[in-house]
Amino acid sequence: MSTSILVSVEAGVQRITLNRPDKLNAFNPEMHGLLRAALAQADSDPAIRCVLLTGAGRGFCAGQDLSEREVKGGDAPIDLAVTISVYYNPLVRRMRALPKPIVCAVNGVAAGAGASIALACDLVLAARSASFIQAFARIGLVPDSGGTYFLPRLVGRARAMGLALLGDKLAAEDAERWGMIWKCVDDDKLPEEAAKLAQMLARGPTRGYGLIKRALEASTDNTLDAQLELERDLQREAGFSGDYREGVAAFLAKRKPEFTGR
Ligand code: LHQ
Repeated sequence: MSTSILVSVEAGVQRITLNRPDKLNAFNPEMHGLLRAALAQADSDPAIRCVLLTGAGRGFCAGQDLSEREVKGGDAPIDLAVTISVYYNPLVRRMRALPKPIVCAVNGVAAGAGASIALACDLVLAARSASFIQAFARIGLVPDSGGTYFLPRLVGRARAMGLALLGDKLAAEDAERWGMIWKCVDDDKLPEEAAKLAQMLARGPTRGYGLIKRALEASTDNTLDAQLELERDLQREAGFSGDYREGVAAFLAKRKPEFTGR
């Protein structure tokens, strides 16, 4: 039976593959439901210590499926806010609040909400032939799924505005150069590099990683004072973890740490 999301777990890594290649993995309600379930599993299952998100076929994700009845419109105007409230906003919130790292392997074009969702991930690798398109303005819409939040913070207002207004294709190499993503790699190396990175993170101090995510998330809007207080609180929590004890013990014994994620 075909399914719009493929999920597997191996060596602490949950691999999620968006799987509607004929539509460049554009989102429909089934895909949203399955992705939401996969992320809930990633959150609750201690055996999962890193998520790896990618796409099947030649695209990563073309955003919302524009042929869906609920968004296509017709004679009567459609309230797109419903789609956003029910599907996209909860997805982005879930990704950013997940206390485990999410690696994104952008294997091809990431357009519209597909680009925003890639940027919502924690470490974004992209194939050299991949690209990012703020496709929204091309159809009269506004970047959503966090696009207007992530873009200016990653690349600055001038570039964010250019991308959002013009809807031009940004090549993966330029996205790396602009600091929008972590790294651009040769197409044939992407699966291997992304898997290596995810496996490494899955062997890391998972609780500490979750706290790092929280700290960086809060830093965007915090004053220095508030951030210093938050760092203190998060460090307290990290300092009570088994992985901190292991990290220090391994350092002093001049051996590699064996983190358990606790
Ligand atoms: C698609 C799609 C697609 C359906 C390619 N839908 N079929 C939130 C809430 C509510 C409403 C609206 O939106 C949102 C958020 C959003 O995401 S808005 C932005 C939606 N996305 C777009 O506007 C991107 C539309 N796609 C494209 O512009 C192109 O497909 C790109 C530039 C991504 C890739 O171009 P090509 O490489 O030339 O591929 P293609 O256009 O030939 O697409 C391949 C197939 O995929 C094709 O089907 P076909 O049967 O002709 O082979 C497309 O119709 C289908 N497809 N995107 N979003």
